[in-house]
Amino acid sequence: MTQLRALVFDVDGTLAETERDGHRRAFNAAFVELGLAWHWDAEAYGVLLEVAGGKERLSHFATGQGLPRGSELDALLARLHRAKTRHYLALLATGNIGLRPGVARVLREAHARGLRLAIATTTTPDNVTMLLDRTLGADALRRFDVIAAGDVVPAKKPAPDIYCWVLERLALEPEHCIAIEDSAIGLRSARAAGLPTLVTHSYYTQHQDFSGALAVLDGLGEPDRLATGHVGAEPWRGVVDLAHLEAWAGRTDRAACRQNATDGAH
Ligand code: XBP
Ligand code: MG
Repeated sequence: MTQLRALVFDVDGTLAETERDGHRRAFNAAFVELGLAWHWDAEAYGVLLEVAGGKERLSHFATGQGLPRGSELDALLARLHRAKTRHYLALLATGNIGLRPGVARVLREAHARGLRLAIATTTTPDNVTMLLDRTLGADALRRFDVIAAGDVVPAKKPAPDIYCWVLERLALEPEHCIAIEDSAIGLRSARAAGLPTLVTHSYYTQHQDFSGALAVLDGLGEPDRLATGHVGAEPWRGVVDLAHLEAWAGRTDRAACRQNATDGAH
């Protein structure tokens, strides 16, 4: 059996349900602050989430509203995203966005078992720091060997770049890791980098196509709130622990990162 050496966590939707009541509210607060008559309701935002990256999402929306591309729009979007991040950090600072069930337990168990921990996320690095600080405490960051966030790579999810960046810094082969993701975009990114991937779908992603996942569950579960879904094609219900993750590891194709590196594609 392949030895599991690291867990690589996505952030938004995976560590915490941050999108509907966090990022979306921050975007809307930024629109008001900059005097724009834009508003993203929960349903519209769910569609916009098909574009990974807040800056990219804003650009996609603005050009869809007919605003002409160019340096003026770029400047407006940069100001908007800075304002949005400030509002989002203020929301996180309240401590009102907690971790999803089972996340703190699995992190603790993995750390106790000597597994390495990493993060691979599209969101802005400061957002990761604030979320971890408010949910796990000031020393939480030190538990992670690698934190890959936002613009550290040119191509965002579903490109494999962010996971390749993590694997390079962990100096591990993908088959010795498991990625934990909530979305089809994140799954495609992790799989393209060759990582076996557990999907714990979230508020916006429960109906997405998770083909290629090693397991698709509604969370990591807790004894008083069992996770349900399927592992491979088998229905599964329970509490995901390290024994399960170690048993599921190793189900992966060869890494795409080396292939991309050869092609210089990332
Ligand atoms: C989800 C994203 C992020 C957030 C917004 O990231 O696509 O862009 O929606 O955050 P993850 P920013 O990979 O963790 O699921 O505005 O900072 O981009
Ligand atoms: Mg996510």
